[in-house]
Amino acid sequence: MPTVDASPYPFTFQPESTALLIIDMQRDFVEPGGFGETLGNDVSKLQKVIPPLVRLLGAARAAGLAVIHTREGHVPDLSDCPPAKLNRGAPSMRIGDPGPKGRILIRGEYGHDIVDDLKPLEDEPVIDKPGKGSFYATNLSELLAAKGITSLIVTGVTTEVCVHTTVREANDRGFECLVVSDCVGSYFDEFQQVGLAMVAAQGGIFGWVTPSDKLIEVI
Ligand code: TIU
Repeated sequence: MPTVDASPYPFTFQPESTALLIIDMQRDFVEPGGFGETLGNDVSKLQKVIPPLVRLLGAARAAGLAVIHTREGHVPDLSDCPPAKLNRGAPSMRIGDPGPKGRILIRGEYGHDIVDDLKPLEDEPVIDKPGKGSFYATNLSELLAAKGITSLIVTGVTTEVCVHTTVREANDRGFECLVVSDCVGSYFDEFQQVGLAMVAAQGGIFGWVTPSDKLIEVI
């Protein structure tokens, strides 16, 4: 079984029961004119995730690992967007408003889709989720069970929001999660650092952390 040097100790996984999970690498988060920017963020911070994630995705596909993508967003009538989310704060545009890349965070819009460099292949599932976590109101749990997946290699954005929410819940559901440090990104440097530290602290309270070059060596 492949073993990768990781924090807090080496992570061993069985390729047949491991999936690469790519969380929310959508234009809405990583490009100007989308949801991330409406919240006041510098979206260029997330773009450095793309080159290492492209390399990791290539290695995972070549090795035949399962690959699963997620997208955060809502149906056009917003019936799956709770008022608590819709009305939160004072963004420059709200979810559902027309933006330069289509309606903000709405399924089917150009801005909601995954960036070209990480475009899913036909046979790679894309999980549409209304929340930050990947399990809430989705069929991810059933999909992982059907594929016999017990370990997750977790990537995407943002580290302390959708990645953390997903890893915490996956951990509670019994999955072993390896978070790839340069393939997850935050709008905030300090959250990136602390978000990763939180995963591996206390003997791996939520999982393991390793950089992509070490992981690619063993895939
Ligand atoms: N705002 C922020 O950091 N993240 C999100 O709203 N969603 C995800 O992390 N995907």
